[in-house]
Amino acid sequence: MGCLYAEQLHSSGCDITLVMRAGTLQTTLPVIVERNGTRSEKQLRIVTPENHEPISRLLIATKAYDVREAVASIAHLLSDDSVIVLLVNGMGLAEQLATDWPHLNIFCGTTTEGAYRLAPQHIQHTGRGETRIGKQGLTQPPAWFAHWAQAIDACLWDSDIDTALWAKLAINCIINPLTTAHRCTNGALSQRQELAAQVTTLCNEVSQITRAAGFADIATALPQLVTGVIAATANNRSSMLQDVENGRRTEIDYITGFMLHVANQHGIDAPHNRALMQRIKDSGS
Ligand code: KPL
Repeated sequence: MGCLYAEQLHSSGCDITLVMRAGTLQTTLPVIVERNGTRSEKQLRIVTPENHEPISRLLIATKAYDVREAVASIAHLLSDDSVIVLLVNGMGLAEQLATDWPHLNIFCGTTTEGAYRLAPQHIQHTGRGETRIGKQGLTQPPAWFAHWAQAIDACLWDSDIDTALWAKLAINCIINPLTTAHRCTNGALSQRQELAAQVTTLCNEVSQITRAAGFADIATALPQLVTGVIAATANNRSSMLQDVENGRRTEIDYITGFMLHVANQHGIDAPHNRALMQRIKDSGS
């Protein structure tokens, strides 16, 4: 996702730099985006944590479990004036970052853009989606957001970003672990009767937690939301299933783990979510 936004922001004239891991020797790298049979290649400047160049605006689009280490590695390059946009799966990370680095100005985002990685810095853009960015309670977008709105198709400022983040979390909590446990496409969750029954059971549990967390509208709409996403992404393999198939760690701690943490805060038992999370972890993910 980072490559997708880097390519689009660069195309609209923004000065884009990729932050790479310490030890990266190159000073520029190509970012390649394939879409609709066309190929866009941008040569972008590289910085690493060893650089001493202040960062004014930072997009973080890593796996959820890499966020803290990534920020720690460049914390010396961030100041009170730095803007951070956190575009990652799951919830709770912005609060963790704000605890560790209280001076950081953190915005959150969520997207339905579709892309997968063909090689490092080389992606296939599979479907146009909507990107929402916000900071809870901030009704008007800050000046920098104008660049995003101009560069990225369907990029909206969301003054109630927590609701958008929660809706995505609740949907991921159902689709991602079930498709991973059963090694199936998203569409199989509605096509196979025994899986559709598990979707319903999980939806009931997640709805209860969602309501307790203060998102009553999402709680009510959750079954339709999940059905809609399953239909729209029927041929997809969820990101969690892809992680397992590619031998990567999953984001289950930040998706189901976060949902269970909130359930616990409200004294709600969530045995199906708990069992599913255990099953994913027992399989070594
Ligand atoms: O966000 C997704 C993911 O796979 O992480 C969904 C919406 C489930 C699409 O596959």
